[in-house]
Amino acid sequence: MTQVGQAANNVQVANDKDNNVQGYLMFGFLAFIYIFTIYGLFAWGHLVLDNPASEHGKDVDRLMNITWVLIFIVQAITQVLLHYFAFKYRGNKDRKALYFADNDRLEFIWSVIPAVVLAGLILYGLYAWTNIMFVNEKEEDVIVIELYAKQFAWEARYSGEDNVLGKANVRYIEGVNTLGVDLADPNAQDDKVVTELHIPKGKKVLFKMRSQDVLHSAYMPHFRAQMNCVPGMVTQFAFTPTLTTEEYRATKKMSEKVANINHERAKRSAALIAKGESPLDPYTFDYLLLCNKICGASHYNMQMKIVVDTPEDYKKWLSEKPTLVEAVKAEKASKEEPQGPSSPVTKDTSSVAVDTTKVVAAVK
Ligand SMILES: [Cu+2]
Repeated sequence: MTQVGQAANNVQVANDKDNNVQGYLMFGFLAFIYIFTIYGLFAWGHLVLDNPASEHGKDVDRLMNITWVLIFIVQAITQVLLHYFAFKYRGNKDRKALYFADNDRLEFIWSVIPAVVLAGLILYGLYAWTNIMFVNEKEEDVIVIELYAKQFAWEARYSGEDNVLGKANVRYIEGVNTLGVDLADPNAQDDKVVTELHIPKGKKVLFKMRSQDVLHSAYMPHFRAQMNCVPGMVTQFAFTPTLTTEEYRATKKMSEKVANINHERAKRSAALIAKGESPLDPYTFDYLLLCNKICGASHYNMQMKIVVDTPEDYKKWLSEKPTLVEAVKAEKASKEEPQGPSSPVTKDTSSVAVDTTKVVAAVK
């Protein structure tokens, strides 16, 4: 394709002109990656999720930032060297390549430095991970909540007064018992199932995750929490929320972000109204539990709202929710009740039908 419209040049050996072009292109590419990086930092840097809403969140952010800074320094040095030398030693007919077997000192340096830096980073990461993941369920004061994943929705189960989740199995799934809770288990008697997650500020919450069908991943980005939900096993993650939904909405960064989103929405709404369509709703911030494992066609929309309440509001909210046992009883009761206002009409039709047969019989 490069030779279309030109005099055919099928020589396989690069000439000086080719070598110069390639050498300067190397410099051009170096300039491109740096300009794009710097542009990206200024143009999109403010979109990064900051201000973690959980106690361990700042440890995750620190680890992430250290990693970024290291990558940035190493990449800045190595890319400059790589592209500069590719340019400096570009092909030249008069220059002969020097044969160079090895250099122990050089190899030692470029092996030891990355090994030490990486070992430090990994050890620090392991230390942070162990700190975050270690929960002493028996001794620590934690609230146990189950997160149940299925294509394509989340449900949550509160363990109730005893703080122990009742046993569950897919075989028990029936009607409102969508989580398959074993209702005969004493621990299940006070369990409550909800589709909106409320958690109290300042209390450690231990999430136990299950999946009904395929791999899902419970992702709570504002709390810097993520854990896979695996069919056939229970995984867990614990964190302590530090800001209520109201407090997080009021942070400077979030109120700016929301104002910006609503500014964009208003512009789009104006265009929609001009076309005779209904405008967009204004956006309000809410914490979200998202699925972070591509689990099927509606994966993108698999989410549940999380509300961080003050401990008092949380208690009040939870006390108003019925237990699963109550919900199942209510469902049974509604099924056993005689049919509603439609039943007399049905009776009338049948009596008309009976009458017709009588008429037919009389004719015969
Ligand atoms: Cu999913």
